[in-house]
Amino acid sequence: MKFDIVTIFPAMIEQPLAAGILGRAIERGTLDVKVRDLRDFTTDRHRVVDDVPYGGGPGMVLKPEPIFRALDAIEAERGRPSAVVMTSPQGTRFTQEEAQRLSRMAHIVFLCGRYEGVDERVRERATEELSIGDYVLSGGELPALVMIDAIARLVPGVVGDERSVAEDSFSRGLLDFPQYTRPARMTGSAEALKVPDVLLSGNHAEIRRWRKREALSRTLDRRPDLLTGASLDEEEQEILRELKGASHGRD
Ligand code: J9Q
Repeated sequence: MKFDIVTIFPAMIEQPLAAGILGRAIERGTLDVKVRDLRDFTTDRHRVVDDVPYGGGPGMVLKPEPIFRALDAIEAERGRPSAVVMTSPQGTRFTQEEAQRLSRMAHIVFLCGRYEGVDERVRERATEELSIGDYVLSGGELPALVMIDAIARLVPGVVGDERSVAEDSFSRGLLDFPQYTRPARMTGSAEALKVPDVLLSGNHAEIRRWRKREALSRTLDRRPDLLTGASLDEEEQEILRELKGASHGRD
């Protein structure tokens, strides 16, 4: 899968992408990522990418022509992209469902906006405008990285163990169950810090049921909104009824 990212801060994108799972996928060629410095698409001696807003007011606005030239250059070099995503606080919410839809595309261009704004005419070249949530950020670079990480993980071959992708919390619609690793007992610590016995029992049917109960109980407690969209099997529905019964009058 191909990604192009248009930004005035290339280092902000390059360094994080070189690390970890995505870095390895890029080395292997499973992902093909090119970071484009918007200043390379200016034509003036000072490589100016922004200007004052018409009508006055504080802050600077990203000029349209360098962005148009960057998009034209990407298309000339790599072909027409499947999507041009503009990251912006005015966008629709980026969710796991959106990540799944975008992960089936062959080539995505990300336009990283600035906090102060982007010339409105750029929106005509974007096929989608997406936000990662309601907070003030200085620019669209971190949102673009968040989206690329979520999308790329769903591309076959990027994550080594395909099971961890399939069982991922938001793919299943529930929060994760608690995980433990060795040691089973922390030397010198209280009983409360020991690994639940069921996980050491070797009884796989019991372990599966315990994990379902823990995932459901956490979701009910912390993110009940997720339960409306979750597809639960018979056993999970039964556990959830039990949990709801047990919680009556306790909240
Ligand atoms: C470009 N705050 O915020 C949340 N999702 C995207 C953004 C954003 C921002 C400023 C500039 C994107």
